[in-house]
Amino acid sequence: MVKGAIFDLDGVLVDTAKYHYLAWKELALELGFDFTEKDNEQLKGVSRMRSLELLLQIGKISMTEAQKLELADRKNRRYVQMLQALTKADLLEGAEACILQLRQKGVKISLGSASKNAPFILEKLEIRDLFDAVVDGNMVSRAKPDPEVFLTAVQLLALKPEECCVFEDAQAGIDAAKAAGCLAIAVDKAGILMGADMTIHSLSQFQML
Ligand code: B16
Ligand code: MG
Repeated sequence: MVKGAIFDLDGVLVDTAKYHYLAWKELALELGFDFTEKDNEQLKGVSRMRSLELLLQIGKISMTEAQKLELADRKNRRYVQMLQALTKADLLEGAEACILQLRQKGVKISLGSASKNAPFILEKLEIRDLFDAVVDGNMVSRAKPDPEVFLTAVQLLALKPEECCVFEDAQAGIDAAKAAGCLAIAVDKAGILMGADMTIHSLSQFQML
């Protein structure tokens, strides 16, 4: 019996990936190369600095750490500007109902996101109150596929990893969930994720076992 549910944010509760993509693409164009939606797949679920490293690899550009920090900051300012328009209507299909159903059955809820903007996004979506714990990119030092983000969530919920399920849309997140010892549920419309214990197309398809 599952006692805790940990939700990834981008791609599971809300589609912020499209804004990440637009902001990275703007940066790539400023640097003189194109960045496609296919390239963007590699960035899903990974941290901001790792995303920048991958972007620079695609553009075959090298630079100093200070320059990288400046670029990551510039991309984030643009991304946060785009997030201002976010509202509750941007919640993905079935997201709120799924959390409410789990809560009703006494399951504890945590966020487990790589995003440093997660607290702001939860406020915009008006769902912060549904979470017993929130773990985001500000609280962990090792990015997914490292299990740190999910192990921290498990600890904050005062549960064991095997008592928790993780909803994830990225391969790095599925790998992190398995490494943590949790049940990994892939939210995967395209059917491309590997190694999950269960796959659903969207949260509206999830039924408590
Ligand atoms: P930020 P998740 C991840 O969110 C995104 O999928 C990934 O594309 C992004 O680079 C990462 O957050 C960091 O986001 O720049 O806002 O700190 O899927 O783990 O909820
Ligand atoms: Mg995600």
